Amino acid sequence: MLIDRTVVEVRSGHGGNGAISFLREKNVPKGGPDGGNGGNGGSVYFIAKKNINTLLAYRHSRLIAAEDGGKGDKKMRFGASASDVYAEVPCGTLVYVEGESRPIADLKNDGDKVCAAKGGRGGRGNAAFKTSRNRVPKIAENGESGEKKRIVLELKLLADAALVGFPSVGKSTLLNIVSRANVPTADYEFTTLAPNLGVVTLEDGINQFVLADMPGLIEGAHEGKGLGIAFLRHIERCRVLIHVVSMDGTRDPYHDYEVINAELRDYGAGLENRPMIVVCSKMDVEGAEERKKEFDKKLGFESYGVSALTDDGVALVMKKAFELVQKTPEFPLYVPGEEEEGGIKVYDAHLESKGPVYTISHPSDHLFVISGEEVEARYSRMNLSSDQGVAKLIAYLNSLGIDAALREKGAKDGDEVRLCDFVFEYTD
Ligand SMILES: Nc1nc2c(ncn2[C@@H]2O[C@H](COP(=O)(O)OP(=O)(O)OP(=O)(O)O)[C@@H](O)[C@H]2O)c(=O)[nH]1
Ligand SMILES: [Mg+2]
Repeated sequence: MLIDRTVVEVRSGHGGNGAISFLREKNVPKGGPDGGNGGNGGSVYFIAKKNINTLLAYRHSRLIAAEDGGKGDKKMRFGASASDVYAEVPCGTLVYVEGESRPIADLKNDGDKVCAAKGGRGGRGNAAFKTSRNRVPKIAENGESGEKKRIVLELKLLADAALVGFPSVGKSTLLNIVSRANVPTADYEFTTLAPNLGVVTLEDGINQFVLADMPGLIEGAHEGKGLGIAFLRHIERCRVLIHVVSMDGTRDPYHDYEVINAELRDYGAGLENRPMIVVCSKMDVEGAEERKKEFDKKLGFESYGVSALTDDGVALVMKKAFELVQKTPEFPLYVPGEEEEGGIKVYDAHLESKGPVYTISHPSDHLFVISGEEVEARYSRMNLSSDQGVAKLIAYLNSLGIDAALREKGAKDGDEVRLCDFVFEYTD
């Protein structure tokens, strides 16, 4: 069975707590603070791998968790950062947060990855909070919490072209003869229950494309009739559709043709606008030629005729399909960064006239300086001789999003950050 959609829970690790400790040595009566930082919690990533074909691995393992970061310790010992977890998925997997309609990633190519749950940052130990006014800080930060999310993984097959049509028109038979696929075929409807893929090699022995054989569609499929149309999501990426219509005389070909086109349209993803090759199958059956002539007349152009029995016309259709695949651009399902415009900017005359709350400058390697009228005014009002005072300052800086701003400016682990005479270490 092809597992093409699954829900998993991801959990990243908590950051380790920073330590509060003071150096105690025989000959050093009043040693300074030496509590180390906690380590970062591990993150959970999904990564596309070309040697994986299904989401089967996630059918039973429903939880993907990364470990917590280690605690900081005395003597400046830093807690260990936990390893990130990379969960492997097939190329062509879309990753969604459950309940959201927009994917967070489209992992198309081998090695594409996305962070689904970010590990919590380790807390700073008390050694990081020494100031000229408070040389013995008795506070440390706790590590940030990890994230917990439910993630929907959806596999959209990466086929270049797809065979669509009513049941029993010979789609699977066609796939079998043009590729090494060995898909069951039979003279009853809905033989194929899930899409199959085959690699088609043209007569030149060089050019190839991937062809998908889809389950049959019937009238009302978009309302759930037959096998429904949910499986059509697999062909959203296809550049070309090969629409197979049977000329065996058991059905009205033109009516079938219109019904399938309507179902493609009702699917709602623009499939009706895909370049399409119309193929009349079973041309070996008596009366097929006449039926095709009639059909082409209604169509207004000449369709391709094939017979899987005699092999007639098959190579030509594959060549045409390849040419169309070549000249049709890809249909991206999700363009990163192309977010919808949204949100309303709130203007605040008070804030705007005063300039930014803070700015960050980077005067030398490993040094960042926070300045600004407002942040400096707040700082000067704080009593930093007590631990509560320092804790208040840290909470204030956190509320300004200083850490993220520093990261953006290129701050690295261990860099020094100054605000007036308050100095602390940046941690990633
Ligand atoms: N005479 C003749 N019979 C064919 C030809 N192609 C397929 N058939 C027969 O038609 C029947 C249906 O073929 P399938 O390939 O299973 O049809 P399908 O379109 O994949 O059907 P579903 O999977 O149910 O949608 C089988 O009995 C095939 O042997 C052909 O070119 N000529
Ligand atoms: Mg089939």
